[in-house]
Amino acid sequence: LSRIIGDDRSNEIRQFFTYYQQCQAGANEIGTKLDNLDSEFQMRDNHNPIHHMETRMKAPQSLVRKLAKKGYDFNFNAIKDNIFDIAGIRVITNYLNDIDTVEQALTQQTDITVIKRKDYITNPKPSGYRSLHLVVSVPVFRTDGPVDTPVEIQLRTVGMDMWASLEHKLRYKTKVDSAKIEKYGDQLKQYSGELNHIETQMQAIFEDLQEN
Ligand code: 0O2
Repeated sequence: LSRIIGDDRSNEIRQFFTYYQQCQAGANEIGTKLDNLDSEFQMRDNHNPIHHMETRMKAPQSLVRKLAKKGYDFNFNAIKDNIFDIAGIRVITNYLNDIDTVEQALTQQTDITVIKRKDYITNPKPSGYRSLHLVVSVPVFRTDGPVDTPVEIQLRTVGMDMWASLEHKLRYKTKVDSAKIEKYGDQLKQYSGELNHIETQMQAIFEDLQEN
């Protein structure tokens, strides 16, 4: 990290890595809560809302880049006050309504506080990107007591996830020429709507079958 930020503020860097580890512990707490909820739904409804989960810690390099984009140099307070996705969990659900089910079940827990909520399903991004983004705060019990810790949760269906992976490839692959980016970008935007339509219909079939 001292190489990335170009100086040697060892105390601040140590403080940052202690916080980084705390964020990782926060992601572990949320991951366990989600696993437990998924098992309970399996027992109760014979249905697992969660298809799978992916946890990632933001690389220090992309954290410094994000901080700079927001107008800050590397410093611990700027990180604590502005960067809430050091720990990220992506929850991939089977069906559309599972997103709501998982959100409700998690955020009603008394030790969870929702700090931020961005609903790109009701209001997709101009690219066609759809997902529900939450930042929640969860207590992490350290040796000297509990500390509230932010964790970003991205909730999306299998279809939304497939779409986002392909669109990410289109946007971040440096060797794709601009004509292709425009053509495939337009197609992907259209497919985002079509996927939403298909997922809504599949949800209805699923619900009908669950009732029998
Ligand atoms: P990584 O490595 O995936 O984390 P904020 O965090 O609220 O200060 P930001 O970063 O603009 O502001 O948040 P936003 O746009 O709500 O969510 C950012 C993340 O959402 C991105 O992470 C992507 O994972 C995803 N995302 C947002 N828009 C798109 C999109 O159009 N296409 C795809 N494929 N993914 C998108 P990062 O920052 O890229 O990094």
